[in-house]
Amino acid sequence: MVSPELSHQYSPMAKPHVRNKTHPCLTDGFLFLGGAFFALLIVWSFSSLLNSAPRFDSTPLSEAKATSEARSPGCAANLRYDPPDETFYDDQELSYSIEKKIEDWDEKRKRWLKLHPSFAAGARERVVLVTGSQPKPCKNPIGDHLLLRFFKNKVDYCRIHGYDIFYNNVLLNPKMNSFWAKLPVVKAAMLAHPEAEWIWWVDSDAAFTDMEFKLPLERYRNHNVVVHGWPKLIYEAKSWTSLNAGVFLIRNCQWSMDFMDTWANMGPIGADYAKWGQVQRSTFKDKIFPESDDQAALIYLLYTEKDKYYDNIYLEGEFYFEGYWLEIVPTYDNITGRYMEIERRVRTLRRRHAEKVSESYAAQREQYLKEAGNGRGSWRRPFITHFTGCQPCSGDHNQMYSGETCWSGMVKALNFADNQVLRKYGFVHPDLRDSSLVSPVPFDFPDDGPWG
Ligand SMILES: [Mn+2]
Repeated sequence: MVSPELSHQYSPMAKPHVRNKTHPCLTDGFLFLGGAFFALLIVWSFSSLLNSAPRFDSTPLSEAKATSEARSPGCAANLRYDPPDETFYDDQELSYSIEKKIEDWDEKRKRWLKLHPSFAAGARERVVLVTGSQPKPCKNPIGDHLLLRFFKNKVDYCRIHGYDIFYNNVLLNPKMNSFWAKLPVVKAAMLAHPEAEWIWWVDSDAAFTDMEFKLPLERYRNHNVVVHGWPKLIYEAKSWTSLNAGVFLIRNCQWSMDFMDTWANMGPIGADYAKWGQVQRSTFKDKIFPESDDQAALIYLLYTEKDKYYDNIYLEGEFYFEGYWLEIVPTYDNITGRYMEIERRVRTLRRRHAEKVSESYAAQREQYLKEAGNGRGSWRRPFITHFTGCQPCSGDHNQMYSGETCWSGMVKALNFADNQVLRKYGFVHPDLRDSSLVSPVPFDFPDDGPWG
């Protein structure tokens, strides 16, 4: 399926095994510790000679630090180092606007990274999550509250996994409104974050409902875009819901810049915006509204230019990369029960621990989830629950269901997720429908404990 020529057009940072990721850190760590030990020895012998109280002079350590300005001890990215050398940031012609093209982005990004070596470790896996909502207060009286909770959910997920997050609330291009608003933000985020290999757009109405699950980035190594979707529904059923554009990963590279240019030009900034609406509607018979939209545009590109796009766009259908809330919300109670069963058997999984080491417990849990399956019908926690058709801010919703169903579903999803976070702070929502009620987590929970 993958043509090597096409699929390797992504950023040079993505070259496999350029460097062993952990090795530079370890070396630095040993040098640092070795230096510190040696320094202590000198200080100790010197002070012994003088027969006075030992002085723990830190000068040698500071000198060791100064030997490499760009690296900070402990292998952390150096946030205070930006050399005066020219980069794309010095180019007056370069524009962040979605209406202007970017050229040679791979080279530009590579040069920036070369000048900022402390960002090299982990560069291939670095993800920046981008999300946002409108600039004005919501029409729905509980809209802003719901958006705040959706945002808190994303902040929780990012903190647990060490990802950066950017919440945007302005229209960066006034013409690119509603579902098109994300593209100008994603492009700007690519330029603002040359250190990140991936930009991860997540709609404001989508919530992480498995705080432990991590994106299988290794699986996407030969692709530049990842969306939740199904080839059969694109090429056979020609359906407008054959993929969902509310959550996508896009590699920070020239291919993506060109792709976004083509994609965005099917929207309001393009000369043929009105025509694209008609074309999409005649191609995808289940598309309900007349204007060209980002999702139909993406499906259209995959459908009409399969050779050009299929090998670069990964259609993730194996797990809930995002999932339809109406199908997912009724499963939370059963899932909670199944996870409790595991925790009754496995003390390490139900014990207390620091939030920072959560990923280690997530890895331990995997062996007990082998039978759980994935996606529809599974009892694994759904990764992302997406409230498609419910608009928390405007209050508008698909007439198939009532607004109440939308809002109560959101509360349930957000509390289901919050319970995975709150337990590390010692508390739990005993009832997923009641956001304000919390109980302390028992030290070792009894069979009928308050685990909502
Ligand atoms: Mn959405």
